[in-house]
Amino acid sequence: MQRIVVLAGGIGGARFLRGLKVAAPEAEITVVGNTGDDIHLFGLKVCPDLDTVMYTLGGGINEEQGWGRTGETFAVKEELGAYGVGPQWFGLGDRDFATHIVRTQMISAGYPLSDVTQALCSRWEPGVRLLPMTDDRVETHVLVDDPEGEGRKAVHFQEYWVRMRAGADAHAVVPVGAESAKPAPGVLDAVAHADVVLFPPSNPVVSVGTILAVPGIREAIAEAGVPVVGLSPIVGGAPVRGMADKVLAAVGVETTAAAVARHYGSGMLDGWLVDTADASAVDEVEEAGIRCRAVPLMMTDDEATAAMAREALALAEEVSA
Ligand code: FO1
Repeated sequence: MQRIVVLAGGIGGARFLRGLKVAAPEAEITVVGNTGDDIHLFGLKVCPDLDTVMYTLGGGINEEQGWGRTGETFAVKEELGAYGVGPQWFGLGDRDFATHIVRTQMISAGYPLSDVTQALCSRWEPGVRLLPMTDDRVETHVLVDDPEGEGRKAVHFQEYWVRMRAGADAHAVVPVGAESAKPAPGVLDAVAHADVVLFPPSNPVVSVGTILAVPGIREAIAEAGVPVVGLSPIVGGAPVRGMADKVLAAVGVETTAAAVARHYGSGMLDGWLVDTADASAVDEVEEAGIRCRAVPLMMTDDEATAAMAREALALAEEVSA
């Protein structure tokens, strides 16, 4: 049985995984999920990327938004607002609240996030093994100009992404706590026993980059000696979704499919898929020592996404031949 490890962020990672399950129905898929986007609100621990993967694969996602629950209502948020309790800029729905209550309750009882995630997944049955990158607290912060002062200030990633809509230049992206975090149980073992490692079209800085910032994960992938293939989240010089250009600029990377491949580097990536719109970037990526193919990379539906996953697995086979 083929063992596939995927390093996933939120919406892009989750949708890719849905296609991968169609493309490789027999495979054992382990997802290492980004937890740098996690935020504590109203005394609750919210894990947006883990939840997005869990709801998307488990059939509970709001399809239009790509995050949060289907059939959602916002009575609790409105009631909190009536008490003047915020933040109101983060849309936590009533159904979603239940997930965060269960998670926080279990964590307070002493369970690590990896066990809690497994417990939540026993309801959603996502059909993959979903592991947080770490059980330790890591929070991505973004350094921006302080609009009220001369200097700069760090804001939580969700505040930058959701409240500020990435409207200010990001001077730096810091995964606070990552340097002393340990990979969650099962992560290094899954990588060591993988047949292939995939980087879905997730944000290379705040999603895949944060996972790789947990000491041991990058090294385990490099040492596993298995093909590592990524799919570009940048098509035609712009992010397919989200505001990845803002955080790419913070790490000095151009918003092009080739620049993102070079950012990961040939020490990490063996293969890279770019969209057909970026076919002219193939030579540049190959010159950087990374095998590259141009194929359609728009996740318009499950079949188009499954075709992308098949191309990624075919490229993995090719580089390992
Ligand atoms: N994204 C938004 O643009 N606005 C929101 O109010 C919002 C709330 C939210 C609540 C729970 C959750 O799991 C995700 C949520 N997201 C929201 C998505 C999230 O901010 C980001 O897209 C990811 O963290 C980036 O991967």
